[in-house]
Amino acid sequence: MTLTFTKYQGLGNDFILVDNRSSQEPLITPEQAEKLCDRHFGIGADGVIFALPGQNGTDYTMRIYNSDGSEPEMCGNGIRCMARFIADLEGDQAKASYTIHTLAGLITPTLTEDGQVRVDMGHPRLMSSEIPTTIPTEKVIDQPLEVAGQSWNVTCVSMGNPHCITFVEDVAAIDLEKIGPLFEHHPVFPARTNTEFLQVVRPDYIKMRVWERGAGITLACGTGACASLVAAVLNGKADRQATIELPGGPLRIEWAEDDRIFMTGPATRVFGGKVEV
Ligand code: ZDP
Repeated sequence: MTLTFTKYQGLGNDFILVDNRSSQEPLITPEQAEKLCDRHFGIGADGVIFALPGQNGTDYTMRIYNSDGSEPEMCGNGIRCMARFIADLEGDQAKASYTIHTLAGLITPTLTEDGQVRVDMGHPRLMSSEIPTTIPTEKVIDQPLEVAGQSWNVTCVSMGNPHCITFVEDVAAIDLEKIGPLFEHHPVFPARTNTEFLQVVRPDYIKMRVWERGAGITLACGTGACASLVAAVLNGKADRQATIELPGGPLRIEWAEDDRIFMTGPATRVFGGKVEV
C-alpha cells in the first residue's frame, strides 16, 4: 500500500506523522514503522506518530511507535509535532488548543502566538510501582544503582513513560552509546527505561543528554526533559521553572504548584511525501 506521510521535528527529535483520522487502528504495523524509521533504508525518524480519532470526548488520540517498533505511552516532542500536524491538516478550522488522548492519559497542547507549542503534560508519577521499577524503595530519589561496574545515584520519574535520571559533572564526557543500553535493559526496569544524564549549570539551566528506550541516542526528549526537571527539584538542585538544554536545543519546563508540568518548545514541518510499505 501507499502511505502518505509528513515529517516533523522538535529540536531534532524527528517523527513521521500519519493522518489516521479514518481508522481507530494505526494504518501500518510496528514492523513497517521500524523499516520507515531506518535512516539508510527508510525515511529516517526516531518514531512514527498516528493522529487517530479522539476517545473519551477528546479531539484526537495519539499513538506512537519507537524506531525499534515498540510502543511507548507518551512522547513529549512528538505531541508538539502532532499539534502542529493537526493544525496544518485542519487549515482554516484549526484550533489554538487540542485535547489529545494518549496511553498516558489526557495531554493538552496549545499553539502559541510566537510559533511555539506549550503542552500541559499532566502530573509526574513517582511511586516505584508506577515507573515501573523493582528498586526496593517506595519512591526512587537519589538511590544507588550499579551499572557497568559503577555506582550511580538515580531518581526515577514517570511522565506516563519511564525515566531514570542521574546527575553528572560533565554530560559531554558520558559514553552514551555504551552506558545507555545498560540502563535501558537493567533488570530493575521491567518495562525498560529512558535514561537522562544531567549537568546542573544553574538552578534554572540544566544540560541534558538522553538515551531513549526503543530509539537510542536522540537529539531531544520532551518527556525526559519534564522528568529531569522534577528529579532536579526533588534533589534540591533546580528551581521549579528551568531551561533544559538538549543537544537539539532548549526546552522551557515548568512544574506548577498544582503538580502539573508544562513544556514549551518548537515543532516544525520538514517535508511530506508518499512511500510504499
Ligand atoms: O518512552 C519511550 O519509549 C520513548 N522512546 C518515547 C519517546 C519520547 C520522546 N523522545 C519524547 O520527546 O518524549 C519522543
